[in-house]
Amino acid sequence: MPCSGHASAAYNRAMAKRTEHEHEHSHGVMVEPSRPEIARPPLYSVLLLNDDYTPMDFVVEVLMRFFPMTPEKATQIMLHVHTRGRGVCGVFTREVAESKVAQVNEFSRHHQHPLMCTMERA
Ligand code: TYC
Repeated sequence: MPCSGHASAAYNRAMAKRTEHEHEHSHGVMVEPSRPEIARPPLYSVLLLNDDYTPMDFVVEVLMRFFPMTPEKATQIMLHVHTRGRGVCGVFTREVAESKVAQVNEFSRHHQHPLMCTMERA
């Protein structure tokens, strides 16, 4: 109720007409509840680059391990990279894309393969 402390009949009628999403902040002033826009985060494509040395089987294994997909899909992407030079493994937020790139490159170096994974704005 307004600051005076007791409710008039008129005030009570006005209160009864309020809709659920109208709120009051201590002085009888009506405000709409804020509904902040949540911006969609920028997305990044994670890419594999072709090279002449990494075995095809290893590339397929990498795709299945780090970008969960069927052997058929992994083979399709590997062949795309092999013939076109580069290809998209997936699209992620920046932090997830950075993590995928780091894990793939670490895994490839660990196995002494020159396979390169990188990212770019989608
Ligand atoms: N070009 C490689 C070969 O002939 C295969 C390959 C495919 C390598 C995709 C990297 O991202 C790659 N063995």
